Amino acid sequence: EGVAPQEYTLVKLRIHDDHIPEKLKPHVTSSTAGVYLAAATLRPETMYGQTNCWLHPDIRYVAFETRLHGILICTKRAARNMSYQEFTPTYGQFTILAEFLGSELFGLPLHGPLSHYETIYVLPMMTIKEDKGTGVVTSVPSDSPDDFAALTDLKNKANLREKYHIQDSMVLPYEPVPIIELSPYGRLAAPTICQQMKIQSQNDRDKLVEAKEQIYTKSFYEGILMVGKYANTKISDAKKLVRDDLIADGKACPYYE
Ligand code: A2H
Repeated sequence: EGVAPQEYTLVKLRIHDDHIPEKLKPHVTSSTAGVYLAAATLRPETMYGQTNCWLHPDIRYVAFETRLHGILICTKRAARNMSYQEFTPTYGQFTILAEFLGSELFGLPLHGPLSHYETIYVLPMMTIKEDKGTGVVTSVPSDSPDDFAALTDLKNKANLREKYHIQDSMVLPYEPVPIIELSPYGRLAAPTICQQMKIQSQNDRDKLVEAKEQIYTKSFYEGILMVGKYANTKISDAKKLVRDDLIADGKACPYYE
């Protein structure tokens, strides 16, 4: 824990209404404002490039009712934090409607706000930490080396897909989307640096830390968003503009820890 709180943007990935998990169905009524996986991100301006959502197979997630954001799914730790940030009807309290292992949610179809892809799926990532953010990560393989490495693992390893009952159609058609120009890497910075550094999989931890360091700060200061309402805007400006629009549209909210 640092001294200053970390501010995340919590992006609401809506589970398609016809795929609400059985355990939650008794709690969903006509007045429920949707059921969402709550992904914590530092890069709201990259949401155009979402290709999937990551959960850890063995982490426990809870579903709880919020005042303004429907039913959210995240780690219990994050739900507790949210209860102190006015997400729930009673300060400091949250009512667990259902619990899931990440593996129980794999293959669910979602709508990711702003995503180039109409439907994205819940897939496994082994490097998700329980004690950071919400334990739910939205995947942007064009600009996150971790996401690119994990998606490449799933594409290359049929046995990994089989182990978690992931259909080929949930993974193979999904390509990184060119959304940010970052010289000298081009418009697919994460795939480019992963290739340059010969990163083989999501388990190449040291190399991935270095890849992240090389492009993260550089993207903030030198990257140009190429798509959407703020096309041709520097990332340092676009970040807040896209974030504020997502929040104004009810598709995201601030989350601190
Ligand atoms: B970022 P920090 Cl395009 N375990 O979002 C592992 N990683 C997690 C996580 C968890 N529990 N919770 C969040 N994250 C990821 C986008 C993105 C991110 C891009 C580029 C870089 C990047 C799309 N994924 O992060 O340690 C989330 O991925 C590079 C640091 O709390 C979140 O932002 O600072 C970031 O790590 C939060 O990391």
